[in-house]
Amino acid sequence: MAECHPVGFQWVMEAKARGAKVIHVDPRFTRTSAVADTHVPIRAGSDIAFLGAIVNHILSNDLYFADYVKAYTNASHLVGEDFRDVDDLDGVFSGYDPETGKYDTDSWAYEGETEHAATTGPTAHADDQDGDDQDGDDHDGDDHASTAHEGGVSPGGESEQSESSRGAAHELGGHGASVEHQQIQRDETLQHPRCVFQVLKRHFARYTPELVQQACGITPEQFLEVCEAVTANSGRDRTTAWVYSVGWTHHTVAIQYIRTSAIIQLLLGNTGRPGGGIMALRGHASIQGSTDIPTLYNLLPGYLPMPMAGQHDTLAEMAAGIASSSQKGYWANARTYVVNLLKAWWGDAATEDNDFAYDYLPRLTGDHGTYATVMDMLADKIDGYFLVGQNPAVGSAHAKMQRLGLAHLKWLVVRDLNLIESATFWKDAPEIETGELRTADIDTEVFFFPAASHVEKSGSFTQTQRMLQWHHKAVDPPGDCQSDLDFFHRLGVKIRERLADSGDDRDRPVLDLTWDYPVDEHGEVSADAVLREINGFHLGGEKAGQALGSYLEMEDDGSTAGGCWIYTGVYADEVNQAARRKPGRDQSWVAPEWGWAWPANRRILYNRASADPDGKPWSERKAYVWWDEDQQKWVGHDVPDFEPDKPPSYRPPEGATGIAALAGDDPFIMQADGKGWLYAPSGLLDGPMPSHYEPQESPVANPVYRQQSNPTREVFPREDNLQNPSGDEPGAEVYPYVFTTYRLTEHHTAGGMSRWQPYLAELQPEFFCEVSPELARERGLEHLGWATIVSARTAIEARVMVTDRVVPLRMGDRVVHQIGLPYHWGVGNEALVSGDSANDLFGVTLDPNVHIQESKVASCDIRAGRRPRGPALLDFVADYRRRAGITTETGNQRRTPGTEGATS
Ligand SMILES: Nc1nc2c(c(=O)[nH]1)N[C@H]1C(S)=C(S)[C@@H](COP(=O)(O)OP(=O)(O)OC[C@H]3O[C@@H](n4cnc5c(=O)[nH]c(N)nc54)[C@H](O)[C@@H]3O)O[C@H]1N2
Ligand SMILES: Nc1nc2c(c(=O)[nH]1)N[C@H]1C(S)=C(S)[C@@H](COP(=O)(O)OP(=O)(O)OC[C@H]3O[C@@H](n4cnc5c(=O)[nH]c(N)nc54)[C@H](O)[C@@H]3O)O[C@H]1N2
Ligand SMILES: [Mo]
Repeated sequence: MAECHPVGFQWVMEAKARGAKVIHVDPRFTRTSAVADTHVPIRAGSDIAFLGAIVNHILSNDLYFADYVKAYTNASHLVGEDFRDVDDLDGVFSGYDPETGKYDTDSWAYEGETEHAATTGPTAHADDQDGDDQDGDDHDGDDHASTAHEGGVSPGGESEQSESSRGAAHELGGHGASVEHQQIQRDETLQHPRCVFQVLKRHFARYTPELVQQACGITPEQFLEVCEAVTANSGRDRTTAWVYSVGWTHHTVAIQYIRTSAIIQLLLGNTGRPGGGIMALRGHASIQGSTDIPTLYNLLPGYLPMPMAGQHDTLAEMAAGIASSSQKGYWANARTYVVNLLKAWWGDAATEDNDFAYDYLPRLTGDHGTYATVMDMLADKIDGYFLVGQNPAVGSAHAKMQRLGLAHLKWLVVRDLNLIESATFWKDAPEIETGELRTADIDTEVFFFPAASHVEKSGSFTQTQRMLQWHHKAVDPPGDCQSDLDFFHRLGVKIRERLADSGDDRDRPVLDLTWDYPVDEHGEVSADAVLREINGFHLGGEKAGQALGSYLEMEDDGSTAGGCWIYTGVYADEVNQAARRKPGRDQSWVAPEWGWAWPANRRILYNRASADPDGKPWSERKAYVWWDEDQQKWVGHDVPDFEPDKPPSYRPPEGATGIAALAGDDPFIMQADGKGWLYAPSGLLDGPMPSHYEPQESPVANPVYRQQSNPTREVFPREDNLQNPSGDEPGAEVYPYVFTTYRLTEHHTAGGMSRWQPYLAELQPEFFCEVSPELARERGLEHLGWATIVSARTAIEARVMVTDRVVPLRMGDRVVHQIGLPYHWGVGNEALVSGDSANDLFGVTLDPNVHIQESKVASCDIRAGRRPRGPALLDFVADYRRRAGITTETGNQRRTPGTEGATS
């Protein structure tokens, strides 16, 4: 966090100055560890074992916050009789199909339930006057998901889809999936053997301090020190926060990492309370914004799912796919949000009679994430591609596959600040040197457009806390540089001019767009006007022309328009609320007048949980929102995340649905049962509880189950995506080391913004690898000398940095060495500094829920000296593969051979 989020890290340091204890869990000692109270070195890819053991510690020592757990979580809910845990089935849960590598999740449901998620999508969301709660907090810090570069949350779910689209459509994000909540059977004593509490206890029983040593390389003493700190700093008076980013998300079990920490936070009562929660640190400056108003292929603004061809042919079908009329909360109004979006895009052309131009929306036909797309490029299914602020030739896992894919395109548009490697691959990619690509044979026509940077344009950033902050243009962009807004606006104008005389139906969506933004004297669109359209306005009635104050003012009859319902309110009273900069000293400590946070300017989600079931703060010290008996409403420091006048004593009448079905002590209003989920009866594709599986490539055999890695991970057995053998497989010893990737403060991601800057390039001029003195001795590596690092895909070279910042990990009877690789360099001729890309070492293997790639951990060999050049590099890598006996089958069997029910 100190390296990558230095501005936010200030507050960690402020907290530390006031007595907070800071613990850093990371494979490497970094600038964060340097100022933390404790650094816990961990084997990359083993955090579920570590976090799971904390769960076990809490449960077996009765350290949970009992009042919170009983009232606010699903601990008492009974799980159905058909459920079987991984311990019973040799490493998989019930419902696993070894043929398809997928779960039928019916048996995970609560007693007397049938899973509902597959057909109903997002679930209950309740709230009243004050706006809604679209939880965007629980998703990953910032994932390089194949759905886009930054993963996101999305409601919606479809049943019976093709294999590749299934994960895509199943993303439920922070909402949890639907269940028929009213008939849930409970055991308030938490004693029933099938109540969630007992199921959880049994599941995590084998996650002991000894297992932590074996799986993570952490001593029992250090592990217990962490357990004691976390539990001592939780309860009525104190809270603990977990902070993560891509060290947790770039894994084939990424979602389950976050789930494990959510379980800890629920058991300790650390959710919905000040100083608690799970903080997902996001990546690029407005990447939260890019999931809210998504660059993700499967989402529309405000987490509305993209319609699927054949399943959502009408607006009614699409709306029904998001929410059923019998379910709880504000998602029941999904149709309204879609209608407002359609009105914002197609204005007068969107009418009641034509389903508000619903047919103009594109439809999905499958997985169109970046990894699926690059494989389609290689299959010559894609002609053209836009790269707008993205450098996949360096930044994406298996960067070589990306470059080879780009070479199959007919045309490529790159809009960037600099001539990045993704724009120049046709002349300087490493494959030119090896002979795999020949410039003369590449037909791709590349159009490069220089982009304006953030200081050269106005606009909003939505940051990690869902807060929109406005930035004003400081200087004009130089030369031909142009903002993306200006580019796309002008492109739209030009295309519409070209099509103006067209009578073709397929051109109507473009011609009917509202493309009438006010422009300045240079013809440039005002970003402010776009924000106002996103906020929405009244089209008819007395208020015609006025900005909407909250999404509750949205109508579903076409009399209002709004581009992203969760952002409604950011332009309330015709004021750009995101531009507010009232100093902290002039307002309360929650600082509601600094920027604007969605939804409804609420700063902490689920904050009803900051009060006890009776509506009183758990303690004075941690008071946040509470029920005011005299005023008969919820009051406090923040906008309450609850119906403002629903008393704590409220109990839903028989048969209630929607918001009315939420009891006065159901704080988790996004969940179908109003409770925090210790156990997920539906909504996830890889298990109702987290289990430790090894990474796709690991020299270590899974110490917990015979099943080696996530049995539902997405594998791509292709000649151009070969995998190292792992665990007990023959050949695993050829790639005996673990490597992990990370960032340096001095560089940004794939380097487009830093390797062209003289100051930054000079500070970190060369690609390097961090190794321990012990590994250096074992492999004859010399500090500042060269090393070659090899995987089944390729070999790269790096300068050696011998440092005790990476320590060999003692795991039972073996020692595991880890190698650290910053991933900022790439091969090309344009940047001030270049070097091999760490991403060339990776293959493509994805998590099943959100298609995120495993780019934080894999296995490799390392040896002293530079790598071979030219075609000799290919022979060198092939020789390793031969020694390891690698075929396309290697590492790509979802069910580990030798386990019960495995197929070959
Ligand atoms: N200066 C700078 N700031 C940045 C960026 C940048 O490139 N440069 N990038 C921005 C972006 S896009 C993002 S997404 C964020 C990312 O922010 P971070 O996630 O903080 O960045 P990383 O350095 O990639 O990864 C964090 C740490 O995860 C550790 N790690 C790797 N594998 C594991 C594991 O299995 N378990 C655990 N516990 N730790 C592991 C690494 O050693 C590393 O120290 O930063 C943003 N901020
Ligand atoms: N091995 C490994 N791989 C990773 C990661 C990792 O931790 N390990 N992290 C992943 C993550 S989290 C991320 S976010 C990706 C990042 O990977 P990419 O997004 O592919 O790489 P960036 O270098 O961030 O590319 C952003 C580009 O946008 C340009 N740019 C900046 N501002 C503007 C603008 O206003 N307009 C336009 N048009 N362009 C602009 C910059 O010059 C830069 O070239 O890498 C991912 N890859
Ligand atoms: Mo990121």
